[in-house]
Parts: sequence; structure tokens; C-alpha cells
Amino acid sequence: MDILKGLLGRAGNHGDEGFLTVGEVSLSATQLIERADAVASRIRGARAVGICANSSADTVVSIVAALRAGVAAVPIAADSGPAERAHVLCDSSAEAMLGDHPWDDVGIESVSLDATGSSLAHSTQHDLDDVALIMYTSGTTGAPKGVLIPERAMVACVDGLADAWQWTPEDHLAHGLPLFHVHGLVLGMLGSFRHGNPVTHTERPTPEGYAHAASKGASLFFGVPTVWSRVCAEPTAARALAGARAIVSGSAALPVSVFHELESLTGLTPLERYGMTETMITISTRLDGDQRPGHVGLPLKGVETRLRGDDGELLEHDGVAIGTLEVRGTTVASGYLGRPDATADAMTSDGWFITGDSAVIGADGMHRIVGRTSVDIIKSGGYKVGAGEVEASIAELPGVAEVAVVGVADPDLGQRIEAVIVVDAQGSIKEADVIDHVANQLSIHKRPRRVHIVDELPRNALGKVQKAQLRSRLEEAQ
Ligand code: MLC
Ligand code: AMP
Repeated sequence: MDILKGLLGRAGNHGDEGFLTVGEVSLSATQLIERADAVASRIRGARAVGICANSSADTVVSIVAALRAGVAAVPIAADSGPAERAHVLCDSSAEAMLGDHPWDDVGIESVSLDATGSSLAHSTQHDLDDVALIMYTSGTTGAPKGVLIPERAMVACVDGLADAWQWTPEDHLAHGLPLFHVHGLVLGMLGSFRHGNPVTHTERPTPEGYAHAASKGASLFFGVPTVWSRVCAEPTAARALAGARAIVSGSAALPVSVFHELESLTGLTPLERYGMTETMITISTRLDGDQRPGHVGLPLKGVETRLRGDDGELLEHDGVAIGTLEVRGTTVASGYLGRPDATADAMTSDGWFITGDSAVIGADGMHRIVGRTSVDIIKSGGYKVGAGEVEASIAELPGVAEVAVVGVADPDLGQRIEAVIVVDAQGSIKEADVIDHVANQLSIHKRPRRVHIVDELPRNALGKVQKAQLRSRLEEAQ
């Protein structure tokens, strides 16, 4: 497999100890491939398998096994709620869970990673031949959609990043990001398996974990902005990264203040890159180029970008005009599983993907992301959360008459999820019950951090909730 090229090359070179480290567990490239292949042979022919994607070496073995077997892997957040994982497993038609998981409600067989485990009695329905991963991502409304990610998109993405960052087998990558999203899994793990560099997963993206990885020789670090602001808040840990070759931030906007703090504590100018689950990473600053705070850089090789104004016309790249960013290239995924309507809505008639992000492009090609076109997509701690999904969960609670969920500016998380609720005439609601309900029904990071009870929601003449106004009010009141 092309995405595993570097890993397979390393595996041919026996004695390659410590290729993959996750917490206390360390595997050589050979051990990783041997463990994965022992399982791959038992799932070959299946359509898709679910994987409880906690931060463990077993998760990595499961992903590699699915890739080696040509079976679509469906990574699921280990803290997902019952409704969430039921949707993902049903929507993806996963035939089995691969590896251990703590769930007794999945209703499909489990295939153990143990080499003596039994084979999957798989069905014969294969319509996902060129799909390597199905990753679920939130939209403005409704349940998350499964993005069909082919191997070619991942290869194009990590090769483009290697070109921009001079990423080579000599690097040692460290990160502690979740293994059910593009950042931690495709870039952090599969990028390393493509390029053949050792990789350390710190289990959690803590300042101490990153400092420890640096002391063990890690040279390239990935994190979301929340991780970098937390690293800066612990200057000793931050200074431990001073010997690294590069620090990369992505998944959300890196505040300019954090950019400068990181630079002064580590002596390294952070690289910033921009992407989406649906497009992989498409834009990045270059190690040999301008690493300008507040800017995400230039399109990767093989990617084109353009801006479209509210009037539907394409805009000048003049550093001033703000428009919706559209991208085209090999990194773009194949669409949403079973959702031709949503796939078509996300594309222009001439084949460009509509990101939904507002951006400015300079005459020099530098891109600046200025926000989202929809208030209903929230980015909290680098996680994308659809307001509609959280609203639907809160609306299930007795006593809730109306609810609106917004993302309020937050110095740690970028945006903080807040819920504004109108209670039934006879009802009463406790803030903690709302938070716990969402944390139990959905992934924990989707929970509101604050809940406000109000008499009414601001609405326009047509009765639509004015979320932008609500968000401004909450931001002014903080
Ligand atoms: C708190 N907890 C609760 C709870 N309240 N548990 C249950 N019920 C409640 N009511 C507990 C949790 O169990 C957890 O415990 C702890 O609180 C912390 O949870 P958190 O507050 O959600 O985590 P936090 O520390 O704030 O996380 C920050 C973070 C995280 C930066 C580590 O947001 C993160 O990993 N972000 C990365 C997101 C990412 O990778 N995005 C990439 C998307 S791809 P315990 O026991 O676990 O501590 C993409 C494309 C691209 O965007 O461009 O990359
Ligand atoms: P996801 O669907 O989780 O992949 O999130 C993709 C979204 O994250 C994009 O549409 C952007 O809104 C946001 N994003 C990713 N990288 C950056 C960045 N460097 N700066 C600003 N926003 C970003």
C-alpha cells in the first residue's frame, strides 16, 4: 500500500526498534506489520470494520490491519455516546468491531487482535473498494456524515506536507491527538508510515508529554492551537522543545499571541496548516517560505484554491476581498457515504469543494482564514461540533421548550460550546444535568461548557433564531 510505503521499507530492515511508541508500548516496524497482517488475513473481504479509536498501539495495529486487508476502517471516538456510535455503525454498515472495545451495545461481532482469534464470517457486499477510511464529521444540522477517504487523497496530502515541511525519514514525530480524526490519524500516524519516520504518541497532548517526547529525541511536533497555548502556559515544557526541527499547528486558528509566545519560548517559528476532513490538508506555510502569524500559507502541491463572494462571483486575490474558500485537487475525498445530496451540495458544478470557511488570499498567494460562513459549525479545542447535533440532544430533555447552541470565543478552546435554553412553563432544568446528558449521549467534547436559561431566544421577523446576535451577547457578557 502506498500510504504504508515507509513503514514497509522500515519493516524490511529488521532491528528497527521503537518505530511506533504509544505511551509505554513500543513496537518495531516489523512487529507492527506482523501484528497487523495476522489480523488482516482474518477480515479480508469485509466491507468495513469499526475501531474503538482510543490512544493505544492496538488502535494503530487495527488501522494498519484494515488498510492491509483493503477493508474500510471506521475509527470511532472511545468516549462516543450510545446514540452516536449506533449512528456511525449503522450508517457505515460496519460488519465487525476490530480489536477490543468496552461497548455492549454495538450488535456486531468482534474480531480480536490476538493472533489465534477467529476469522470474520463476512458478507459479500463490497461497494467500498477504494475507500481506506470512513471518518465521521459534523454538519450544521443532523447526524454526522461519513467522509469516504481514499488512499490517494491521504498520499497526496502527506506528500504535499513533506514537500512544504521537508518531512523525511530522519524526523521523529510526536503528538498526542485523537486517532479518530485526520490530524492525529492521517497526518500523525499514516504520514509517518508513508515517510518512514518513527512516531511517538503521547496518549494525551499534554505539555509534559510533549516535553518528555522531546527528551527522547522527537524532532517534529503536531498540535491543535489549544495544545500550543497550554504548552506556552508551562514554559519549562515549552523550552524543552527548543531542540526540535519544527512545530506545526492546525485544525483551528492559531492565535497570533500564541504564535509569538511559542516562537520566543522554543526559538522555532510555528508552521501552520489548514484543512478539513473532506479535503485533507490543502494549505500550509512552508519551512523554506514565509511563516507569517495569522496566515495558513500556500496551497500544497496538486491543490488549487479560489474565493467566491456572496454574489456568486469569483473574487480577486488581493489580500482584502473576503469570500468562501473553494479547493480542488487530489487530496479531496470521494464524498459522503450514502449522501449524494450532501456530496452534490458541497461541490460546485465545475468540481471544486466548497469549504464553508471565509478566507482572504493575498496577491502573493498567502491565505488567511477569517471565520466560518455558518455560526452552526463550532470549533472547540480543534474538534468540529455541529450546533444542530447538540441542540437535538438537549431537546430530548424533559422541560426544554427551545434551545440554541453557539460557539463563544474562548482563550483556551478557541470556541466554547454554550447552550441557551427556554424552559417549559412548568419545567425546571439544572445546568449540570444538561452538560452530563450531552456528555453521555454524544462524545464528551461536544458537551456545553455553560448553560443559560432565558425567557426567549432572539428571533428575526421570520422567526429564525439570531445566533450571531446571541453569540455576540454572550461574548459581551463574559
Ligand atoms: C468533564 N469530563 C467529563 C464531563 N466533564 N466527562 C463526562 N461528563 C462530563 N460532564 C472529563 C472528560 O472525561 C475528560 O476526562 C476531561 O473531562 C477532559 O475533557 P475535555 O474538557 O473535553 O478535554 P480538554 O482537556 O479540554 O481537551 C483539550 C484537548 C482536546 C486539546 C486535549 O480538545 C483535543 O484533543 N483536541 C484535538 C482535536 C483534534 O484532533 N481535532 C482534529 C480534527 S481534524 P479524562 O479522564 O479523559 O481526562 C481537522 C482537520 C485539520 O480539524 O485541519 O486538522
Ligand atoms: P474538521 O471537519 O474537523 O476537519 O475541521 C475542519 C475545519 O477546521 C475547517 O473547515 C476550518 O474551519 C478549521 N481549520 C482547520 N485548520 C485551520 C487553521 N489552520 N486555521 C483556521 N481554521 C482551521
